[in-house]
Amino acid sequence: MNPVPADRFTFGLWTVGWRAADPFGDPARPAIDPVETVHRLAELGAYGVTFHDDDLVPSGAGEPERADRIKRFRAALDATGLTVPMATTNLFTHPVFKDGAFTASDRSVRRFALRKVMRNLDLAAELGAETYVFWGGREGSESDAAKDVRAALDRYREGLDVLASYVTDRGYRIRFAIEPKPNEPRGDILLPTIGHALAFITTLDHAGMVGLNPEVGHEQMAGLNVVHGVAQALWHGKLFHIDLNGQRGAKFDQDLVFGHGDLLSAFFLVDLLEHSGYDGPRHFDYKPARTEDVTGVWQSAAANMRTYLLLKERAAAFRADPRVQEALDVALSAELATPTLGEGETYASLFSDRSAYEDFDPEAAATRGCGHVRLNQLAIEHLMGER
Ligand SMILES: [Mn+2]
Repeated sequence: MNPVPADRFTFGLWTVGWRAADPFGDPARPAIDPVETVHRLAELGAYGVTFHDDDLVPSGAGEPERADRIKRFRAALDATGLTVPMATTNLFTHPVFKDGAFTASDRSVRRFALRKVMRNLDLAAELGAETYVFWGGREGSESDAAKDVRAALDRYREGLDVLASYVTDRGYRIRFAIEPKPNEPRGDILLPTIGHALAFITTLDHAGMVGLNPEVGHEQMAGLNVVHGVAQALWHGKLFHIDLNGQRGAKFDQDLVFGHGDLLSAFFLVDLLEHSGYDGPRHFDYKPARTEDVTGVWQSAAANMRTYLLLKERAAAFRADPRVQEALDVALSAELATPTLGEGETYASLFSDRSAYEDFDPEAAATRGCGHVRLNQLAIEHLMGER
């Protein structure tokens, strides 16, 4: 059960590198050099590493320092074979972004934000990233009087249109992935859920190159079923990337290890990813708990991958179990794939089909049990290693 690069596990520099400062407490751990992170992740069997521009080069660093840091990072990648499948921009830490980046009311902040993204897009392309994530943590408000949401969405769209043109004109092989989140750090964030983002994408000039990077905990913070959300993103052909982690209910963003929140949901999410043909990275966007020392940081990184692999093994066993197949038959699982109208049938022929209505017995049909609880119990038993 040791992870290998073919499993496509990736981690953000900011995850293991989190110094465990929270709104109430100072940093509890030393900074980790990105070069060390690359080596440690490679040793643990990861496939890649991802970064915000400021994770790699502190904001405000001069050009020589920037060049040196990138050079050292590249050397570590070359030495270990670790890839950089995704990159993103920090548009939230510096107070200049306190009222947003692409949707800041101050136009000069919006122009600065676009330039900051363009600069890191060049580096992302250079490092071979295929996905560029947009998490608009500061795009929102605390007061409904503060911002005309329709104007803010106009500016959000404008920003992504400009950046998509930039990528296209430069010939970069990069797709954009929007990461929804309902709140935190803003009181309310724009594009709060997978569904909001999917609708927004349809309005973009380059809609085909923009998809989603859903995060497990973000959907769960909104009280939503992340498995359903990810399935809908897949259905739209928009699951470009995914952030795996753990969350226990609608509260602050916990960023727990994958599976350390809602384990049954994690089981069904792995089952979905493994059976859907999704071939992108399995990216862990979590934070090692503040209680952990440096040893605990790397143990928690390994725990994400181990949990995924265990769930993958158990999901396969679940699917292969004849009792599960029988329960799926009882649940008429396959019948859902059959269109409601027959081949060439129209509403007119449905209207003239007496068996569909006049002779149909809803009382009898209503007595039929679905067996969903038994199916769920089989999943739980597989998850617990009972079968
Ligand atoms: Mn994330």
